Order: sequence, then structure tokens, then C-alpha cells
Amino acid sequence: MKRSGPGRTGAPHAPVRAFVALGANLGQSVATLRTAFEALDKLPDTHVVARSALYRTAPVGVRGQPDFFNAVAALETTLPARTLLDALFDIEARLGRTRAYPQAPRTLDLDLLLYGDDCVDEPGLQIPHPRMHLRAFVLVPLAEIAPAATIPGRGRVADLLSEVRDQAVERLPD
Ligand code: PH2
Ligand code: MG
Ligand code: MG
Repeated sequence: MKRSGPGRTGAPHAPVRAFVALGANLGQSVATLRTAFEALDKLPDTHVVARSALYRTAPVGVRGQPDFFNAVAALETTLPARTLLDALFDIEARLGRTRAYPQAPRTLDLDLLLYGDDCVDEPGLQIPHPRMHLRAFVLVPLAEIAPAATIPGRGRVADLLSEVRDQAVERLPD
């Protein structure tokens, strides 16, 4: 495991299984998502332990945008949730994310979905992600790598899939 040294990330922390959603609909999205998986694995005190296939998905909640490409990564990390979140923003920025306006098409969006079974509701950090249980572009790739995972307050991932059947997602060949 890569070590960042004491003090940089707060008190030592037992390894936690965290899940991150990857999304992109601007630029070379497939290449960006592949690079993002590598960047996640290079984070200090963090390993990617599973990665879903890439999915082409219809935009949800936004109009007139190109299709998205989405995926989910499972991480084992000793970073505190807030440190991990900041690291996700840093990867977004390095891979060209700009924030022209809220919900603008994006080169890369990394959303922290789950952090162990923690529930957090703080400014800028909500875990579980408050809309993840409503989105096929999250649930389908998450179910691929962790069907038995539970979303606190919502239930098992595999059991939530039927609620999002009407949302178009297409798995891309590996
Ligand atoms: N992300 C959004 C809004 N809508 N739709 C799809 N299909 N995929 C996304 O990643 C996505 C979205 C806001 O982050
Ligand atoms: Mg998002
Ligand atoms: Mg985001």
C-alpha cells in the first residue's frame, strides 16, 4: 500500500471499502474514464479493488446533452472521506474538468457514492450519494461489481435495480 506519511491525512484509519461513480460526456470520454481508473489506483493509501465495465447511458435530469459514459470503481482506502473527496476533485481538475455552469457537460465527474456504511450529511459531502438509488447509470455498474452492497437507508443494490429499469444503459464491450 502506498503510504503518505503520518499527519497528512489525519489519524490512521482502518481500511474502508468505498465506491466512486465515474461519468463523462465531453471530449474523449472513454479514454478519460480509463485514465481516471488509473488515477484512482495511484491515490495515496488507496487501491482500486474492482472496476465495472464502461456503460453508455442516456442523460438523466439534463436536456440536450450528449450521451454519457459511466462506470463505478470499488476502492479500499485508509483516507478519511473528506480527504478522498478532495482527491476526487483534484483528479477531475487534472483531467480537464471545468465548471462552466451547474450540470454543464463534463470531461469527468467523480462522485463518492458509499464510504463503508457511513452516513454523512455535511456541506459538500453527502454519503450515501443522495440520488444514487434513483439512477441506473450508477446502480447497473455498481451491481456488476458489488450486487450485495447495501445503500444505507435504501437497501441492497441488486434489489433497487427494478426501480430504474426504464433508464437506458448499454454495456460496452471490455
Ligand atoms: N450525471 C449527472 C446528471 N445526469 N446522466 C447520466 N446518464 N450519467 C451521468 O453521469 C449524469 C447524468 C450529474 O452529475
Ligand atoms: Mg454527478
Ligand atoms: Mg460530481
